[in-house]
Amino acid sequence: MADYDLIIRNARIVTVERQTDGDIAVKDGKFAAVGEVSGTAKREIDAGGKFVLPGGVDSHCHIEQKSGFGIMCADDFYTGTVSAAFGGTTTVIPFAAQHRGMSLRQVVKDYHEAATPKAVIDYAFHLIVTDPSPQALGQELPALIKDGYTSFKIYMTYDAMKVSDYQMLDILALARRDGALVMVHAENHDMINWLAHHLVDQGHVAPKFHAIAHARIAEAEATNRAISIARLVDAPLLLVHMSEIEAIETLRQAQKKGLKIFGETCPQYIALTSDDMDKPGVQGAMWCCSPPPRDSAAQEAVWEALKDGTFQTFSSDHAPYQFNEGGKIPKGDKTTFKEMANGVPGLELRLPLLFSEGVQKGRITMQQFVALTATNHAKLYGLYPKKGTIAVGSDADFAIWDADKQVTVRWKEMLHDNVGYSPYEGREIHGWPITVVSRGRVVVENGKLDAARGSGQFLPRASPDSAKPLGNPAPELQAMSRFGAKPLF
Ligand code: DUC
Ligand code: ZN
Ligand code: ZN
Repeated sequence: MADYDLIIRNARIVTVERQTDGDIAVKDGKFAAVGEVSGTAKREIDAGGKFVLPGGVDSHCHIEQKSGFGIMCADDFYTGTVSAAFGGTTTVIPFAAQHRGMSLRQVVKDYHEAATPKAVIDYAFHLIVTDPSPQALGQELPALIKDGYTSFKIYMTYDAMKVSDYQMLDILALARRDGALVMVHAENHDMINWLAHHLVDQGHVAPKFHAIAHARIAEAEATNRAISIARLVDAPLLLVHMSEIEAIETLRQAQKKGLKIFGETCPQYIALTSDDMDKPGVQGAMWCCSPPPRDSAAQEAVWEALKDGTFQTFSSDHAPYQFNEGGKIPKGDKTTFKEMANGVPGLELRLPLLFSEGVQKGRITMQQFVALTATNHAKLYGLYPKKGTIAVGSDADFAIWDADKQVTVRWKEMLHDNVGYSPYEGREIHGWPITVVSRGRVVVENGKLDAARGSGQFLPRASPDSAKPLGNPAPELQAMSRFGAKPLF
């Protein structure tokens, strides 16, 4: 009888703590030994000195989700998770998205029904809260947090999604009390709408005007406001998909003050610019996401924040829409930038792009790569140490990386999402995950998938440390009881 199910020999194992040369043994889906491994296994793989990294955790991706405009994502839980696996990601945290009037309980049930028969890797859900009704705040959210949905995203823009500052306070106060982390899409709604109205009025409707309407100051202002709102009630907050110099600096300064404000960025903000949207007709819609990619100075600021730890996570914000009337361009070539579906695919290329542009070009270290793509996501969202590391007792989720492999992005030949194009078509990528293992199962090897539909497991999440308040609400809140008012918390 073999001692283990799987042994990886001659691995260069990287975690956030260290880099070591050795072996890895897996039993019953978990790491059973890391370092010197003696004994036998049902299967051995010689990594030949290649890097073995924790499987990626993608804590921001949209799968089988209907957008605020009512447009369905191109990827379902099968194509989305297959695509993630091929890119070295072994855990995804997509969204169970409430639209106004919906019961959050029902929303969560619907997303489980969609994911259970299809996902090939493990998954959890964040909630998107658009309708913080008395029922949602009083009953559903507290109960759902207890059931393992310990993070929610809220929007400060989009007519169909946005919550008011008042509603943000309600949601943040609840999250603080019950131990959930709030993620925020921070853009000033009225600035965007005002600019868009005038652009459209003058006939400037091409995709490139999306980047004008979503002005940098709209992100900077909303970032500052979101942080102030969180400060009032002493609630931690995570700013998603950050793209912009002033907003990043505001985040950095908040962290320097000791506030529990976290930040995320995405591949499109290191690899694309607004010029990519400047294409004939409506073609530029293929590069359109919100916030929009900016310019090379903003890219540099994003790199700096990845390097100095201002950003904790590098997520895909995979928001997949085909380039047709059911997706990106609902009105065909008559679609204005206001009507385009917002978002770009990125589940599969997230890790390779950061490896190639970051590690290979000497901008970040291997340790930072692991933190930004896996460990920090697991820590922030209550999945650590089950996910996000290589350690005895953790789920055996990892990828063997060929750091020398050169790949030219060709959607048709190599990507597994259902989008039909890649915004990174033709890019040279240096370094690729060649073997991917999820809970001890070799799910990707030699360019082939070996994972059954529905073999991914749902991950209920504990309340994370990231959601614990500092215990320092605004002085006026603290003073309430002195004036005879009932303390709010
Ligand atoms: N926000 C996201 O998080 N994803 C896609 C589009 C958007 O506005
Ligand atoms: Zn968003
Ligand atoms: Zn998103």
